[in-house]
Amino acid sequence: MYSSVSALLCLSSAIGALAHGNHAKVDPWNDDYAGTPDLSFSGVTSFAHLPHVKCLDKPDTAFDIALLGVPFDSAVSFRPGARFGPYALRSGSRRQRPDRGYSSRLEVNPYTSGLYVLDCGDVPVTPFDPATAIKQVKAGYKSVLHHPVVNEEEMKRLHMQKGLDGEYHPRIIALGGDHTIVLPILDAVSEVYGPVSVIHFDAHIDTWNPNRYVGSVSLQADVNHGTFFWHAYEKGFIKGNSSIHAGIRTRFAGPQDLDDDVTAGFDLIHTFDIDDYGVDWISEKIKARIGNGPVVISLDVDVMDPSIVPATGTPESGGWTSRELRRILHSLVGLNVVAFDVVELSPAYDTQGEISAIAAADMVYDFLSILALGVDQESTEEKTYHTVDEL
Ligand SMILES: [Mn+2]
Repeated sequence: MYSSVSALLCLSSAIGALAHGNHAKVDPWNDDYAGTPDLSFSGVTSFAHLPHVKCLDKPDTAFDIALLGVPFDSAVSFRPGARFGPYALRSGSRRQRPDRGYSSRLEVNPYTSGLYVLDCGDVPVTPFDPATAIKQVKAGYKSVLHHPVVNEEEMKRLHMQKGLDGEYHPRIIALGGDHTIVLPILDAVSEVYGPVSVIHFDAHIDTWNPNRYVGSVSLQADVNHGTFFWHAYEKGFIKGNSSIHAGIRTRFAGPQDLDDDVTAGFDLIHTFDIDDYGVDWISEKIKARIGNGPVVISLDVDVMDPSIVPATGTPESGGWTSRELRRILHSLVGLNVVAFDVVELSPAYDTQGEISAIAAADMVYDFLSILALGVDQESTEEKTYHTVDEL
């Protein structure tokens, strides 16, 4: 059967070749519409219609910023589904296009500003074995982090930090996936830059000590989306006493959870602080905490209110609006950010209008803008910030 089908295909292509030789090429599309760019609703869905290469299969591919999907959700405590987060983020980004990417607020188009941005596809992790999947995330992320960059001069002009090896490494924006993926990501990032600070937007602290976390019944179960920052602290991936949460509002087993959080190196901004002190206070508190060192911005979409972002695994009432959060993100321009992630987007709980996915994809645009605007040179020098008490 196979051989007769192949023979038929050969014959048909031979006839095609003959026909091609005898007739002028018919190409009415290119006669009239050659070079028409894709519209927001047409084309194969990469993030923001960016070029797409499956970077893991092409280790020589160069870029300055990679979008990398990590479709892992095998370590969640409530609703699963964040494995579809990378798909949803790409779908939610369809109205973003490189040729219409200029921000009037930040005065930059991060898609055309000089850093080459590529959609690197996904790390195809196993859904059946979380321990192996976490190893796969580390391997995939680390591989992409060691791809060559395109524009070293631009990275230098923007005062972007080199790795401890003296080389420039691309910046990766990870598209999760549940929050557990940040453990192998911090593992790979800290190998390049040393221990990093973290700005963590979330309704939950995610530093829970697995010894007191419900459901932690084995070594493998100890590593989940509520405990990964505790493991990152224990393994030395994050710098002591230099990270901060923003948007916290969940319930705790008791004060011991908050003591553990301080032990893990975190300060905390409560969701309600935004009403008492405002966006500028939050921004100053974050910047004072982080200073000029290499920092990872980790954004769990549940930091936003479920009325704004219903599509998440552990929703909590009383969250920030997308407008409030984006103002805070804009205020972080100039920090020495070496990696970003957006996690816990679970599109099965989204509206038909994709409101969560659109909000989350817009935050990826803000991340790109932070990178495109570079590191504030002042922030790489010793700088005195106001303490919280002075504000
Ligand atoms: Mn989280």
